[in-house]
Amino acid sequence: MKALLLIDIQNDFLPGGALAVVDGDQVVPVANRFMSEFPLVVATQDWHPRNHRSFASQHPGRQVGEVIDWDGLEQVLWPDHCVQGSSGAKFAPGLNLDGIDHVIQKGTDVHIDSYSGFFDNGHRKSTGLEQLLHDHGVKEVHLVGLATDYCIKFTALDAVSLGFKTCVVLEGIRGVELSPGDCAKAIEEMLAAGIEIV
Ligand code: VGL
Ligand code: ZN
Repeated sequence: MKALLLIDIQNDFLPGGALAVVDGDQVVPVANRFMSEFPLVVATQDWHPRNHRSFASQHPGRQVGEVIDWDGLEQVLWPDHCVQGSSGAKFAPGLNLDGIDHVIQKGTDVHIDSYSGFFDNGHRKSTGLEQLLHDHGVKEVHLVGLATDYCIKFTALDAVSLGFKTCVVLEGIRGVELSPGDCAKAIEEMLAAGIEIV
């Protein structure tokens, strides 16, 4: 059994959004096209409280893009994005919501970020995605969405280490690319971990 994982295809990651990914909107038609080929479609949704500590606005004197030490973890400071209930947190217009079977929200704890759809960045708490996939007998996951160098990478790395056959669909992902080469590096890391890039 295989599942399609739609990662954070939300307004704030599209052109014009708070944390815009270049050409982020181009993953939408790819996601829609793939949905019908998978018996299970799960979408993750970045879903932050408005005072989430990943927001630079919560750290006076710090800038967006700065990296800080946060309880022993490196944390990039982001613009306010995907605030619970905001329009930026909504799924992209044009995404076929009827094709989504389950939504997994992440980043809901003010004290820790969660790039992966499976666990927070400290691997302390599970989002329930692993259990959901096991409950449906899923052995293989295919990923489409945003962003290549953050949520796609960390979700795919967790998936493969949890024992799922993991494929990332290159035409259906786009990255933040905070530093030039971040996306290429992310692809290298995923390949090295045994993830298929298709
Ligand atoms: C993401 C940065 C912050 C992502 C989410 O979806 O890749 N990136 N929050
Ligand atoms: Zn976020």
